[in-house]
Amino acid sequence: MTIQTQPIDLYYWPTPNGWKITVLLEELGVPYTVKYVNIGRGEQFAPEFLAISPNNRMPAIVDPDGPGGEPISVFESGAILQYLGRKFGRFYPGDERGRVEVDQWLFWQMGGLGPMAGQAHHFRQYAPEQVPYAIARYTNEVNRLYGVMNKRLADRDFLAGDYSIADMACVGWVRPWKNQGQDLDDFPFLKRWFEALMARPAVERGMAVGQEYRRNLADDKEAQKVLFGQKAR
Ligand SMILES: N[C@@H](CCC(=O)N[C@@H](CS)C(=O)NCC(=O)O)C(=O)O
Repeated sequence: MTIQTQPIDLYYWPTPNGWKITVLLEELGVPYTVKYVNIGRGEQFAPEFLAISPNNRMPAIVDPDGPGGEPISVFESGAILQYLGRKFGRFYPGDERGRVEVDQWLFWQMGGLGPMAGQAHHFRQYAPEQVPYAIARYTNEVNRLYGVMNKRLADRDFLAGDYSIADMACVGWVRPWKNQGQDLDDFPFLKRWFEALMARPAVERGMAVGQEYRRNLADDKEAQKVLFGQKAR
């Protein structure tokens, strides 16, 4: 069993991508220090942060006790989940078959559910103009993805084997289902899974981290200016 003596630094803001990591760290019971990156105020562009996360996105971590006892930084939430899952040997199977199963659902979230739900949030709530085509396109796509999860969960409790980093990656993106124009009652197996996960104390603790900073982006013009319309610098 790996013992973490020094806390892991977590660069974080309370959003579905950030929650993935607080939830996993809470499930692992590993010590961590939250370094808030106020993405609505442009803190993701600080040179010290970009040195760790060149894509100006949180979450990112610095583990002072990385491979070989040297510090390591990791950006991209999926890569962080895999790193921590491997390091602590939990929520990410050690056998190839089990790991591939988790990887499929993790990448499905990273390439599908997260980006599509993010665009649904954008066009349904934040875009300065109503673009019916974009609203329909992303609302329908999230609906399709919810259908895929619902079918998958019809005969199992978790997306890939036992409770894993794949479930942790998805749950925070299902939490704002209303803002994505969905109705969980249309997806009974997904709803059962969602409620079971949300009832886990570690999920509750993970999603509570920094909740005092959560604001509705729709009412925060300054944050919209920082976050929308970014170009290469
Ligand atoms: N693929 C990235 C996406 C992370 C991401 O989009 N983070 C957003 C908040 S949820 C962010 O940091 N945005 C800052 C910005 O857009 O400048 C991951 O999963 O880590």
